Amino acid sequence: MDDKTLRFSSLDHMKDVQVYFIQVWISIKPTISLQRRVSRNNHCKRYLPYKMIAVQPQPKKTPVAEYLQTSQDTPTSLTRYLLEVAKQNKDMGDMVALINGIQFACKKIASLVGKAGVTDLMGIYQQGIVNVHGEEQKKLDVLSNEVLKNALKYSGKMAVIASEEEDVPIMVEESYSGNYVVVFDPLDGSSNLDAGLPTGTIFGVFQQQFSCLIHDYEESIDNMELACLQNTLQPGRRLIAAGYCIYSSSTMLVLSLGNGLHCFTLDTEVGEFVLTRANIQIPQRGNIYSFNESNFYQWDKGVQDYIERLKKGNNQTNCRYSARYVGSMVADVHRTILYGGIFGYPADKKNVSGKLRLVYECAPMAYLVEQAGGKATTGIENILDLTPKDIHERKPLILGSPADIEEFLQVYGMSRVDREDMHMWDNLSSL
Ligand code: FDP
Repeated sequence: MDDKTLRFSSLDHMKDVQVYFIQVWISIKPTISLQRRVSRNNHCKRYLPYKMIAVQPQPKKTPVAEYLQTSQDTPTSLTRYLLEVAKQNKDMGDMVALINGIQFACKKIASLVGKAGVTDLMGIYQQGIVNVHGEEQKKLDVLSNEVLKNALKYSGKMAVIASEEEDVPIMVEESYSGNYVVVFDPLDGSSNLDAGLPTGTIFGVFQQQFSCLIHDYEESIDNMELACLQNTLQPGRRLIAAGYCIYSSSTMLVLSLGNGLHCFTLDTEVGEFVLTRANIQIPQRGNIYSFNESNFYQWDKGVQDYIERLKKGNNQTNCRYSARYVGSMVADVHRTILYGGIFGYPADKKNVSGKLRLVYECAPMAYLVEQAGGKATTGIENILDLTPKDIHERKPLILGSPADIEEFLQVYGMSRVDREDMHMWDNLSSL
């Protein structure tokens, strides 16, 4: 090999090396910029440990059905979405009629809430009169309950209805009856109403388990009919649909029929809900916690430890979290689903079983959060596995991004083990 050949071949080699480095740079660049983005999003100066920012393999994109695409020019209305669902699933026709009833009720409640200040609908319904929870009902609590009850009843698909505002479940008379059981809180967060803050409607739908045929002319109910009321005490795992409607700067109906979570925003100019977010996925981890911290000294040690870690940045992310708490569950859960993080109303010394109601608050929200890839727990059990004993039963609720809930369970679980150990030592030493 002469000198010339040698020079040429080493030049060729240099070219190969250059191409190799360019290829490596192209393949690692997205990872580096993603790392920068993650750390900026967390408002945290320090870099997260590598484990936390490992690039997730991107799921293969499956083609999105045309009616699930959000488009300004040809928006998909909720009505069209429901028709498409009914077209593709022949057994969903009744469900579609039911959800149509709910969407009408939400529009009506949104209009009542929006005008409350100028139509004298703010304030207490009847001074001194309290509901089954010992709380004074607002005028709008009572009105929203009537609106939703009627919309459901006249859908012709209902067997039993259970509401936060009713002492006992309501059986629907034969002439309007169907196979579905709906549980709902017509106006959650209503203590925020007079200040014009966000409120919402929460609902969950079950299939009836025990048949209910209530004759229109019957005044009293027998044992069989009482058994039919048991339909409302099904575990959240059996929900076949759920949703919430948030009344805020805009009105949004966030819905799942068991096929992912979709958000429809009310276009007030045309009076229709239109699809604005399809297949919502909660972030794997967030940087916001949403708890009523005034209860801090009433909480279990495990909850206190966990919140302290978030505030000090002494947690798995090494970053301090931000606090956000509206005090209106629908608003706090909606933000948690979109931005990630953790929302909770744990048990405390005053609310020994928690404050939120299992049947029409915790279970439907847990179902929706799971549909978005999140988790919901009492701290010990998955919310959806709990079988209610009473329609107004309360439970502790912690929900949110999967990585945040996992960390909560670890910290909370450690403190429970410590307490059990202490309890065992106390018992041993008293022997
Ligand atoms: P509200 O009493 O205003 O109806 O379940 C009811 C609820 O609000 C939730 O919406 C909210 O998350 C929670 O209570 C707020 O409770 P605290 O005021 O105790 O924080």
